[in-house]
Amino acid sequence: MPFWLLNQVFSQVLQRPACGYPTPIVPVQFLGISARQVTSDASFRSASFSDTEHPRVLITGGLGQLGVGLAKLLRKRFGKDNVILSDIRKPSDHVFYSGPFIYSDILDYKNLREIVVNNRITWLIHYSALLSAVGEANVSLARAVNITGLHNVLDIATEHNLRLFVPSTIGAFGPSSPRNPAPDLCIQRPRTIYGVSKVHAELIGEYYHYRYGLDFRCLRYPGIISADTQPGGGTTDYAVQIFHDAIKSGKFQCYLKPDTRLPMMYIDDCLRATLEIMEASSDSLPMRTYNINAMSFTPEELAQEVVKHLPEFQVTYNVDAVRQAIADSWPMNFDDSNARKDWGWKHYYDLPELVTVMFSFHTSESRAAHA
Ligand code: AKB
Repeated sequence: MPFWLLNQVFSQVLQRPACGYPTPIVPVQFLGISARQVTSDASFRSASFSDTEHPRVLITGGLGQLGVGLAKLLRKRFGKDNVILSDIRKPSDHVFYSGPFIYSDILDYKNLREIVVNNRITWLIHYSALLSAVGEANVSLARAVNITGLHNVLDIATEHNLRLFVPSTIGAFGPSSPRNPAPDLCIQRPRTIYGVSKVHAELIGEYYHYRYGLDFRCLRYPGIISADTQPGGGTTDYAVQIFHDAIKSGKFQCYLKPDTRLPMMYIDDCLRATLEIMEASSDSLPMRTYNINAMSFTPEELAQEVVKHLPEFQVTYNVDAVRQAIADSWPMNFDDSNARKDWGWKHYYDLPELVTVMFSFHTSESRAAHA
């Protein structure tokens, strides 16, 4: 990383981004063996655990929207102590006492390598990233976290023979991509730093797979809707916030136009897809980056479904130009037929089930708060 960029990163007043990456501490990777020093071997190298052993999992950016839920799912399957959540933020008591938690900064290469070595990690789930809207507000931080951080993770995963999952997104497409639906392989010219960094992740991950044998696996997530964790700094976040506001005040002000159609998924489907692709046999993955999809709706359609549960609910629109432009450049729908064919992906939640489950979570929470 050039010094001018280092200085820029340090001198910025950093805002708290979404996916568990608040503050870069030491953006340096230059020591240690890089993937460039690994013998060239395009043949697939299986991870260092046998089929009968449990993987030892590290989740980076673990305090973002998805990490805690994924840790819970993986701990159920592989045992509590085999799944380590990590972040540079302080966890809540609940997170801290529910299983192993460790400080890790993906921009600190040695710190990350030490964690992988000391804990005998075999799977790495790389959730640290700045999302689309917050990335546009702080491009150099997004570049450092989403690109430099990923390089650290790729090199460490390659050196230590890890199975590596990196999420991509609908944001990896742009205005010149087919929008309804976007297939796995098509033109990708995103117009956000988030999208550019995700296309880079897809390409370099696949390159490391073919060049060094890295077991790289990547899913392009749609907008993810979660009940008990909040996203931060995304464009699809309105579809999470609407439930909080509906229960609290019966009203919601939406920053996207009523007819903005985007692909979406309930968090349980997303986390299960992640576990499934991580467990899939290498032979069932002719591709290393797959679209996954569940539903596709507009704010207006979501509001109509909310009204079925809360007849007095009212939505108003106050369009945010930045997020609207981002949404308008993204696919309206995703073609995930390859994931369904190759490794048996299927979603369980469509729009009515999603709204029902979100309402039952939020109403029981608000009842408990008022008890
Ligand atoms: C965002 O809105 O930035 C994310 C995404 C679709 O990747 N939720």
